[in-house]
Amino acid sequence: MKVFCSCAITGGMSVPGQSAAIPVTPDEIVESAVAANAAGAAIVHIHVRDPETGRPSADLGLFREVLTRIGERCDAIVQPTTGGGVGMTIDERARVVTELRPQMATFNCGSFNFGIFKVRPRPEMAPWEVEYLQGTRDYVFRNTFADMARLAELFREAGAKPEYEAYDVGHLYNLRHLADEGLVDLPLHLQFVLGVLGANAATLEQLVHMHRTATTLFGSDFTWSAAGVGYPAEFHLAAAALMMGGHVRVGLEDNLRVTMDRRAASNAELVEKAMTLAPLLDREPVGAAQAREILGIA
Ligand code: KMH
Ligand code: ZN
Repeated sequence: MKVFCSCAITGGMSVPGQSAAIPVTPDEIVESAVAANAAGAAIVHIHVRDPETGRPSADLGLFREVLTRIGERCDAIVQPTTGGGVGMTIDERARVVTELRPQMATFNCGSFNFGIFKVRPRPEMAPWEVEYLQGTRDYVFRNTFADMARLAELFREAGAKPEYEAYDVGHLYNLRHLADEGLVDLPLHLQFVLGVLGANAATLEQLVHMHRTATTLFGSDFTWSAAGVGYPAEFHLAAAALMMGGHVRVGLEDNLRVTMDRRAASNAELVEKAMTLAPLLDREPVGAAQAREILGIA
């Protein structure tokens, strides 16, 4: 059975002082995405950062540059986030879809607390980074039903394939509601993102629970992938997804370690480690062309 890997290149919540490996500038993000694709990632999931400070950004010009340059260099499915930035409207967040017209983008399936304040301050961090991390004690990642309905409409108009990010079981019920309202098209592609403080845990039990709930709600009308946040969750969920017939997401957005005592030097290193497991578990790693077929975006 075929399996593809998605790599979340830089993230929209972390700060650059957490690891020197996190790509910041457009050059770094493009190079890291191209290398991740060469290492076996069919999808590269993209956020952008202020090139001067490394602060997460939602600047459309930066997205345009990064998406264009990755597209010129490799055949990866280039999947921008629609997570946006604090205070942006859903139409503003969707501009990466409506104006840049990617084949695929993320679609977040509910509002929840997104706390990264437990990340320990490091000497490498600028004062704003420490403040930013602490600020997430009071941060809600907003994706209301009105937001999701509007976003679904904009995805349809743009002809982009959503990757539905489900961080908790309730998000799957939100999605069932959107499907019942005729706002989303089946089959779905689900990403179970587990391990965010404020949502579900990155345990085998919860991954099985998410998968079982998705099956109850959507039958066999979905493909899915798992993303474990943190170490060793990233690789534990990759192994479990390989065993359960799912696809795999890794990347510096979700995890900064390659082993318990070694920080990852690159996204490519994380992709290589995860996809080394695939043939051992009788899964056949495939690249972007076959991932497009599996996802129906050929
Ligand atoms: N910006 C984060 C709160 C996505 O990429 O679609 C969530 C996020 C999701 O990173
Ligand atoms: Zn993301």
